[in-house]
Amino acid sequence: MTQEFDALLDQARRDVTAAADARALDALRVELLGKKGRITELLKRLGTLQGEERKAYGERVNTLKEAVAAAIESRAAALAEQELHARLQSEAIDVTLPGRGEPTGGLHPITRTIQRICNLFGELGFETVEGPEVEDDFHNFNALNIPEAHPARAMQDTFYVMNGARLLRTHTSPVQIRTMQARKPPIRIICPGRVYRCDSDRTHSPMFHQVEGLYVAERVTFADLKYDLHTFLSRFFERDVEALFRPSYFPFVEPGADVHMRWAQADGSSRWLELLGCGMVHPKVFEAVGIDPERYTGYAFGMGVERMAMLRYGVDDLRLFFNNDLRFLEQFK
Ligand code: 2NL
Repeated sequence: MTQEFDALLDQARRDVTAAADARALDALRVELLGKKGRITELLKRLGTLQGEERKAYGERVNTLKEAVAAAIESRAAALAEQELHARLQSEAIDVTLPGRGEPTGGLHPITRTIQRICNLFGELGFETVEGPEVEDDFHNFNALNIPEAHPARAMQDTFYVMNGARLLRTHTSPVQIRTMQARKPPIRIICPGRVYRCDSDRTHSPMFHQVEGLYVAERVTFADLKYDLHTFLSRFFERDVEALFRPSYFPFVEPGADVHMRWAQADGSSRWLELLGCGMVHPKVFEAVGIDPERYTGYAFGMGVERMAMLRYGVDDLRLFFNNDLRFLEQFK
C-alpha cells in the first residue's frame, strides 16, 4: 500500500514538473484530483474499511492528496512566474529610445517660388494682392487694350464658361485692373496666382502660375522698372544678374520689353535667356480704370512661375510640377 502511494506520488511529481504550461497542468489536476481522478478513487476505498484501518488509510490518502496538491500549486506558481517574465520581456518598452517622429510635409516648389518672388518684391515696397480666377471679358481683355480680334480671345486659347459670359483668367492682370478701379495711386502691388490657357503639350500646361507686378504713381519711369527688375532678379538668383531689355509688344504697355539674363552654359560660353515681359502701362489701360494718364505713369511686368522655378531649381521638365510624384516633391522640403 505505502509502496503504491509512494510510486503514485513520485510519478505525479514527475508529471507535474514536466507540465509545460497551465493547460497541461490543469489536465493533470483533473486526472489526479478531479471527480474521477486517481486520488479521488483511492479516497473512495475508505468506504470499504473500518476502525483503525480506516483511520490509518484516511490519513495516508490525505497526506498523499495534500502532497500532490502542493506539487501542483508550486508548479502553477512557477508557470505563472515564467509567463509573467516572458510578458515583461516581450512587452518591455525602452523609454530611453528616441522617438520615431512624424513624416513632415512641405510646400510645393511652385508655392515656394511664388512666396520667394512676393517676399523679394515685398522688400521693394510691393503689397501682395489676389483676385478671382473666374473673370469677365472686361477685366481680362477689354480693360487691357486687347482688341476683339486678338488671338488670345479665341475659343482655342481661352476657357470660356457660362456660355461665354465668363472665362478662366488667362493672366493675373485682371487683379491689377480691379485694384486700380478700387484705389487711388500710388499703387504698388504684386499679383500671384493660377492662370488658364487652352494649351497642353510637353511644354504647356492648361493651368499654370503667373506673378504680375504694377507700380503706378506720379513720374514712374522706365528707369524705375529697370532698376527694380534688376534688383529683383539679382536677389532671386543670388548673384549679380546681367539683364538685357529688348523691345517687345504687349497691347497693355507702351513701350514694352522682354527681359533676358545672361545664362552660363556648360561649355563656358553664355547665352541670353528670356525671363519675363514688362513695359510702361498703356494710357488706354489707365483710361479704362479711371486713372488720369496725364498725371500718372506706371510700369508693369509679368512672369511665369514654373519657368522661374525651373531655372532656380534646375528642373528640366515642366510636367514634374503637376504629377504629384513624392520622389520629386520631397526634394524641396
Ligand atoms: C509676360 C508678359 C506682361 C504686363 C504683363 C500689365 C498689367 C496691367 C497693365 C499693363 Cl494691369 N501691363 N502686365 C505687362 C507687360 C508684360 O507679362 O510674358 N508674362 C508671362
